[in-house]
Amino acid sequence: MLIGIVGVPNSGKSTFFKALTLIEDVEIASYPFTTIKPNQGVAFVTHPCVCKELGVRCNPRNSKCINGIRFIPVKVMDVAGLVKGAHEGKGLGNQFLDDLRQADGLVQVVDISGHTDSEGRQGNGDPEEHIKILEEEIDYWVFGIIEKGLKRIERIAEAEKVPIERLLAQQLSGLGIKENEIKEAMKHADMGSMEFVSILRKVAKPIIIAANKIDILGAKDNYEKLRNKYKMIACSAESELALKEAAKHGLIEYIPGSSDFNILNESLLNESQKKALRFIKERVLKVYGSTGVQKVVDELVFSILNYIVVYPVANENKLADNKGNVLPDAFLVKKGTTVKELAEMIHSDIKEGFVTAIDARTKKRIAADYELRDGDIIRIMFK
Ligand SMILES: Nc1nc2c(ncn2[C@@H]2O[C@H](COP(=O)(O)OP(=O)(O)O)[C@@H](O)[C@H]2O)c(=O)[nH]1
Ligand SMILES: [Mg+2]
Repeated sequence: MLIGIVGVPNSGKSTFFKALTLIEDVEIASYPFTTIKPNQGVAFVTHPCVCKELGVRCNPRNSKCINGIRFIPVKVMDVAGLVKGAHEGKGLGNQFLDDLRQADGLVQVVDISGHTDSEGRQGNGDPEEHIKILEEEIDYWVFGIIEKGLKRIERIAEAEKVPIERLLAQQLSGLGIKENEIKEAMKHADMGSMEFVSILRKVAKPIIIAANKIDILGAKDNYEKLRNKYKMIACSAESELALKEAAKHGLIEYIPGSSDFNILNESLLNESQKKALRFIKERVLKVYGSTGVQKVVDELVFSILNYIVVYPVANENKLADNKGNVLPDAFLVKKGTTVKELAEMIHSDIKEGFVTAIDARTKKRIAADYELRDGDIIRIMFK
């Protein structure tokens, strides 16, 4: 899974990215990923761990657990180059589109205080305009891809009697758009129209808006105006970064995503640090319940991209791996993933050897085509 962080210059993308990827457990963070590009990093999504519900103590390997919350690593990418006309190659156009292509979902960081214009200059900005710019850039890009092949596709569909949505799905396979999604879009709009493209864009590149700089005076009004129109979460990337850095230096205890922090040693803080922490507590945490940064990625992954968390184990009685680690791995899989598909993800090399699986809660065998549910603990048996 790769999450792209996009936004016009100075919206706070890099701050958001840095806050998300400031992780102390570097080993856990690098464990599942072999290739990390320069503008990429590892962040965590959080989800209730099943250890709490089952009253067991877990020993996570691919993730970590703090107070019954699983922190599961995902890749994020700081995508530079959102400007009007990016699809025509403006600014960092091609790099921008190439980054977008790889992303499963996008966080658009918007300066909701309205002090950043669409080119990143400080002054008067319209946050909604920035949201539309991203939508339009993606639309024009997808439109371009469809337009390029449409004539040929229509010809082949006609001559070979192949459903046109199948051919278009092949054309758009790089965007992860499926045949049935194209068919659905065709019910609502003409193939190749901008409306058709917009429908597909929502499927291919779901966007959540991080209404950033919510700590600035006046930001709340803009947020209230737009919050019901877009999938949007109030956030302060700068506050999250400050809290994580203070925690890293042992000044405070802070769990990302939480509504408060504890000062560990008052005497270690200077006046400006105390003031900054008070500001964050009063103006951000108490008003919005958190800095919003963690909530943005959690919401994107679980509510918008529809991922669930499952726990593969080797021993269904001990809920452990072969070395006795309890609930060692938390896997992010898309809703609808079957046991067989999970088996293939875990052991791509021996997928032929899949035999059966056991639900560790009920100790019953489950079929290969069983659709996994959130929180499932599964023992997969291979030949
Ligand atoms: N007040 C406030 N300022 C922020 C916040 N996030 C970022 N900034 C500031 O906005 C400016 C631009 O941030 P940056 O992350 O470099 O933006 P980018 O160009 O989109 O990568 C910097 O001065 C940041 O300190 C925030 O949540 N609140
Ligand atoms: Mg930047």
